[in-house]
Amino acid sequence: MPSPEKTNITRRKFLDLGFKGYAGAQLAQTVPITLISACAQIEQGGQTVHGVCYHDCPDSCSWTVTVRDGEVASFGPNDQNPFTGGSLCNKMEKFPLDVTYHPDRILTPLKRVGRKGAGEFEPISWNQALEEVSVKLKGLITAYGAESVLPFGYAGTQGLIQGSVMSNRFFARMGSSLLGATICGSTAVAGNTLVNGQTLGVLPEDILHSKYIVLWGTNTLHSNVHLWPLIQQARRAGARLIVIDPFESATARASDWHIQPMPGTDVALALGIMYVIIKEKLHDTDYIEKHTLGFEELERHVAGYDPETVSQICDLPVSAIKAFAREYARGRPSLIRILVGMEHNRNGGDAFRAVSMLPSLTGAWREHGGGLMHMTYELAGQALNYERVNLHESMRKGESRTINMVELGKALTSAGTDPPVKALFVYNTNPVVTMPNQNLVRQGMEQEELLTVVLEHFITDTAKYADYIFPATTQLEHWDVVDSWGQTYINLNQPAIPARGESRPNSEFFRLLAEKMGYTEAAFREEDLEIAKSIFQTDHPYMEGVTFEYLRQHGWARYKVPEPWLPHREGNFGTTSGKCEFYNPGLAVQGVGPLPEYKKVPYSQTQIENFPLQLLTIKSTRWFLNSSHANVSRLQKAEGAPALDISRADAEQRGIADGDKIRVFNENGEMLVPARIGNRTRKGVVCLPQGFWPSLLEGGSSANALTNDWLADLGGGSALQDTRVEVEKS
Ligand SMILES: Nc1nc2c(c(=O)[nH]1)N[C@H]1C(S)=C(S)[C@@H](COP(=O)(O)OP(=O)(O)OC[C@H]3O[C@@H](n4cnc5c(=O)[nH]c(N)nc54)[C@H](O)[C@@H]3O)O[C@H]1N2
Ligand SMILES: Nc1nc2c(c(=O)[nH]1)N[C@H]1C(S)=C(S)[C@@H](COP(=O)(O)OP(=O)(O)OC[C@H]3O[C@@H](n4cnc5c(=O)[nH]c(N)nc54)[C@H](O)[C@@H]3O)O[C@H]1N2
Ligand code: SF4
Ligand SMILES: [Mo]
Repeated sequence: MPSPEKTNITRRKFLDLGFKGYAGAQLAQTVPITLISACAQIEQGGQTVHGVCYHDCPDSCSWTVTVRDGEVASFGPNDQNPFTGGSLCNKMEKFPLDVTYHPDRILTPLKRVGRKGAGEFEPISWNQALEEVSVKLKGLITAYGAESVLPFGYAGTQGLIQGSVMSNRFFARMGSSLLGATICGSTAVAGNTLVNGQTLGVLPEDILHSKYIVLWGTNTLHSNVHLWPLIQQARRAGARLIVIDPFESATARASDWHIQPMPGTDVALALGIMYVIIKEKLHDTDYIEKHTLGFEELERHVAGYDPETVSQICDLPVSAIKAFAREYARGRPSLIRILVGMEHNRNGGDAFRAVSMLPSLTGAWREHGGGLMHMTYELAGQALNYERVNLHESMRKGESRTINMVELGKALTSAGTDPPVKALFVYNTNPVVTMPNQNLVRQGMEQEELLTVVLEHFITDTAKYADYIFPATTQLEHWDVVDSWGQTYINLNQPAIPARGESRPNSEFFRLLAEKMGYTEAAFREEDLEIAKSIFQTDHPYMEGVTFEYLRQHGWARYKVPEPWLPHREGNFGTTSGKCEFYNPGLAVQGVGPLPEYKKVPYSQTQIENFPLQLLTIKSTRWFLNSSHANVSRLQKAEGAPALDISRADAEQRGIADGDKIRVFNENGEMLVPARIGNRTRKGVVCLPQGFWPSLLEGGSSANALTNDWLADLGGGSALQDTRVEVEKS
């Protein structure tokens, strides 16, 4: 998840070693024999190279590769790292075979020959492809202005260099439209930050000190796997584990108590808990007086959220609301772990806001292991040389409009987009699968006159719409620096093997295209290695003794943060007042209420009448990371086919039996899947897994074919969980 501070820089060289002059027109590659026995454990012998996982995942695991004769001989976790050592996750344990050496990997530039979306391409040389793209681009900029160009890059790699350093320079120099990169974390961060001024709170390791752990809308077992063993350790030492999730996730099943509210009602639940805590005088008056603002307004406000009212909104028993409030206030140290799970709805920002207040109400911050655990990217923002990362900011001349990625379909198809989007550059993301309103996105991308350029490893469902695809290197083939949004380590990724085929790092693509565009600034001549080094030119105490050379030898380092880490024992919140702000009258100018509140979702009458079930589309996949790896047969087999989770009551009402093939549909689209009847969802709610590629499913649609491209209440994020559907036997 890219944070406001996370942006980047770069330049060209090391990868000359990767320019192998790949001549063949075939895409099929053979897997080197040495690999068949590799990919599990680190062997002795060969050269050892340190690296780090690139995925948009809070863990950012350190890995070690041994290399023989320019090929990967073995691959596994860097066991020296105390947080991520031991194992990589199931998704990544065979990464070299599953991605880098996968036979379907794109190894030459490709030019479209069929209709858009058909996936028919022929190889083309880098030089010719860049020449053609630059000529078309110059023509579009002359005719429609630079804002007609939309960069669409996201966190498919979290590396600062391949993520955005050079692409940001390129698009800043051009003066293209800006992308509102809001699909993940924006709403969550906005909510917490309004209250606490920051997202950094309790550090993951300190969960060991917690005695009452609440995982609020996060599926730790799948999405944050290296935090789970610490939670288990805390439980062995007596901690109680509560999961609040409308879906019975793997994590919910493994908890001591699963509280299952209606989706999008967490703000009411949190306010109801406050009601009980205040009424029963379980709040910490001393902490509140010293370190918070607006308690009286909050107290008045929560009077409207008594347990009976909240019980109606959340569809939870009054007794559960009261019991949870008492347990939470008394169980000390108490920790609430939030990530992003509850953000994708119209009440999402206010839910994060309300939940983020709870530790200040009870004074949980006073204790080691007590408080709120959320993101950690602020550590990197402070510790690293972000002036270098953000060099592009000085390169942009004038203002440019921002297009919100959540509204990609609308931006491409609406007559009101002025200037119209005429060129789309997609890198590190697969929007046809991952953005809401899939059919509108596809309709936009089908337009013949739109120039679409995609940088990728595979011909994804998005790349199928490209005019030109450029082959990108994988994490085993390029330099990068990866900070983390979920833990306390910084990693350097070194290339282990030469770039395969004609693949090149994203940074190199942008350097080469800059040259063709006539952009002569020195910023476009900086090499990846130089950029990596520059990011570590810092004298911040968190980085004491951690230099580029140190990381080259070891791969990872933990930020040298003060111990014990008790960020808000004495207040010290990141707000302008320095206090936890329960009440904020200044927000009215932004159209935001001074206190968080539950609002009914304004569904249309048709949506209410014709589509009675609320649809959750969640990243419940254990073997994919968003849409990444959903094309790899080993991982497909392990994951199994998608199914719609439905309650027995809703299924019986529609004459649906377990395993029946059904059609899930609404105004946006439809999806064909078998039904899975059980207790995973509550009555009135159905659930589909997100991440499957539509082209690989019967019917050619996946979960986002159904989702609305509505915006959440804060941070410009997506309200894609505010979607209603009907289901029937197909
Ligand atoms: N295996 C695997 N791991 C992943 C990913 C993946 O796709 N697969 N994706 C990665 C990414 S990009 C991210 S951002 C993280 C996300 O990790 P998490 O923050 O854990 O978020 P999600 O997996 O989106 O959702 C977590 C849970 O939130 C629940 N939820 C949905 N709506 C609500 C609500 O209104 N209220 C509450 N209380 N809960 C709700 C869902 O049912 C789900 O079980 O995971 C990362 N890790
Ligand atoms: N319905 C629904 N939709 C969702 C969500 C949900 O919960 N429900 N979750 C949302 C969330 S939290 C997120 S973060 C987004 C994620 O959505 P995306 O950002 O689209 O993530 P991925 O689907 O994994 O796609 C990342 C792509 O980057 C490519 N890639 C990786 N490394 C490199 C590289 O070095 N160079 C290049 N050029 N490409 C690279 C991979 O091959 C992959 O195709 O999805 C969102 N969409
Ligand atoms: S996907 Fe996450 S858990 Fe798996 S190896 Fe990468 S960073 Fe670690
Ligand atoms: Mo995400």
